[in-house]
Amino acid sequence: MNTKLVSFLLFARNKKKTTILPVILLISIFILSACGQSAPSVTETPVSIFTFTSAPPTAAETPVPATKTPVPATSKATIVPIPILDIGSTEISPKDEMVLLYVPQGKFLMGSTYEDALASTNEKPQHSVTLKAFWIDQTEVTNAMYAKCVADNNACILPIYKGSNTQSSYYGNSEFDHYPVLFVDWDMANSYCSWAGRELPTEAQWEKAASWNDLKQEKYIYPWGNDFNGSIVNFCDKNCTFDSADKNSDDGFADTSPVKNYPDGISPYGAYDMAGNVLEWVNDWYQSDYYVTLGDNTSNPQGPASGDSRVLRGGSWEEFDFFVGSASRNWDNPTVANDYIGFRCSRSLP
Ligand SMILES: [Ca+2]
Ligand SMILES: [Ca+2]
Repeated sequence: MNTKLVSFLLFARNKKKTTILPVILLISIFILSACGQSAPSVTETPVSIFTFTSAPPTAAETPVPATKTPVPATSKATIVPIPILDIGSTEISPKDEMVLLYVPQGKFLMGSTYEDALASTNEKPQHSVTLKAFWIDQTEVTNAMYAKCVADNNACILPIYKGSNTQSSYYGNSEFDHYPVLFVDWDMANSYCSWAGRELPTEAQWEKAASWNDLKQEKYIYPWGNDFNGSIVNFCDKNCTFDSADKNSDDGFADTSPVKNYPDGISPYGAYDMAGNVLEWVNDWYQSDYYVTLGDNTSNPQGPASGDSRVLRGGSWEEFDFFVGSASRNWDNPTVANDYIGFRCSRSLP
């Protein structure tokens, strides 16, 4: 080893990492020159020794373009999880921003038992019904929601009267935007649900969403359980002006109440006001002995083929506790529109 080479090595040992590589190159050139070989020209392909260093680039190096696409850490395709629908799953309608609650498929108990002395004959016998999965509206359809349908090229006609029982200005008054729409007959309710991409629930869908505890496989008398509680449902309480009002209960309202006003009164699936506030149109024709003719262990019943009245469910602000039970059946001519009838929609799944 000649003295020039020794000098280079001593020089290189004292340099920082950033200078070692050029030094090694110079050494290589020196050795190759000493061996009588020609040094690599600057146009030759650089050897790999220049690529493993993690040193910061010098000003002379070509900068990496800022827009360079980063190389993904893995070449595996991105896996998009498929949501699994279950109790608690929700979606929001793009038409009216209604929150929809998922009700899984399965069997439930509908109606009241013969042993229930307080129950009406038309809700007996209790029978098992199996339903496909469906979505149910979280709340009754509100004035503001209904107004969206009216504003959409009159896809819905205006409520027949714009007042309520105690208010001369109700529909169209922003103070009551989030109260249930009133003065809609069955056809108007049906039209609204069609506009929203949904339909009126069947009587069976309505009752399952109102009163079936899927996790416990238990039928409730009221959405929240089996014991009446006059402070978590808008019925004819002490504020109600009728002689028959329950003077021992206070729900805070003599007329309709805002939807979602009673979070402690929701059904096991999370639906509000399935008891009280407004009676709700459902899809089925009414037939008093329908349950008797239907029998037990049926699937997706659609109600009688025809009739004179449509079924109404859940009781209202003007009724006693007796009629806000989830199995209670009411009915009226489909052309009726008044201050205690509203509706909600559902959407069946295949
Ligand atoms: Ca009330
Ligand atoms: Ca209701």
